[in-house]
Amino acid sequence: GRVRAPTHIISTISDDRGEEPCYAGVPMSTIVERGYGVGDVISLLWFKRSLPRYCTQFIEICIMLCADHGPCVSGAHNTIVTARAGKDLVSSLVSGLLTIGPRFGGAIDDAARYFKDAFDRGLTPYEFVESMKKKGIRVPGIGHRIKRGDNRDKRVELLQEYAHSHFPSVKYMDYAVQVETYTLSKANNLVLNVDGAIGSLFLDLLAGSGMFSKQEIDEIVEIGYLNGLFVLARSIGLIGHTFDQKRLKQPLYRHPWEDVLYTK
Ligand code: Q5B
Repeated sequence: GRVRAPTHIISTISDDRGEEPCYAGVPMSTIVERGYGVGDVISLLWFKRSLPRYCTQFIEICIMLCADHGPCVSGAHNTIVTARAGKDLVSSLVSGLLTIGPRFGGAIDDAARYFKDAFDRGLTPYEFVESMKKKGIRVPGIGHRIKRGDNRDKRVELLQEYAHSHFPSVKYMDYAVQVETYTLSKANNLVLNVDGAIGSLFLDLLAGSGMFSKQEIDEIVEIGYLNGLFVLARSIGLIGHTFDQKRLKQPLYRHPWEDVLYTK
């Protein structure tokens, strides 16, 4: 009989061989005819399933709220400096993206991991935060450079309001808020930040939607899908900053001597 030559790549999310491309088995024409949005496309290509509308809308809200946060954050700063050095769009974009990590924007996966572990093990916020302190690990999803207990992050409030009115359960978010209450009692800068809000709320989406098995949730959290939301969202802003600098014909950036402490 015929023997199939071994393949070098296995792919399960999309197929471009037929009359029209398919995302997770859904033809492009269906995506357009049914008025799917980017949240649906992310559901298909990342999670390999169609999610209910309240979930895809939540994904879209995350993307819109994280698209930009001004020119002063690490990512935008790098992108602006790179664009002003005369580099192209892709170089400017990736130089900004490369700053996304545990301190800036890329704490969503770890926030989800640590909040899930602590909640599932029944740790009180006190036990959780103090155990992190003993290990010398900052609580991912907690703390912000400019947001404070008396100057909350509007993005966090908007996400929480959406979840309260659309999610069947917000147990992980409630836990994150209890953690925040404890950390705020220690220092005013230790607010629940946008990474922590998305991380905890995505746990609620995964657990409450009925669309994922426990094993699938564990795998998603372990692999770390959620920083992808920030990377995707912030790319929109970083591309905007690149165009802005080019449009403004900004010259090569050089940091002023006065702002450097030269010391031996
Ligand atoms: N302390 C975010 O720190 C930041 C603590 C903590 C325990 C914590 C810090 C942190 C975890 C990572 C995280 C996402 C580096 C942030 C984002 C997107 C963004 C950005 C934007 C956007 C800020 C002062 C004292 C020290 C620290 C203690 C701080 N955080 N203790 N757990 N989590 N968070 N990142 O202001 O005793 O004096 O030594 O690492 O979730 O990135 O807009 O800017 O959209 O672009 O530099 O919103 O919180 O404070 O380092 O001077 O710390 O607080 O140990 O205590 P700061 P530091 P002590 S959202």
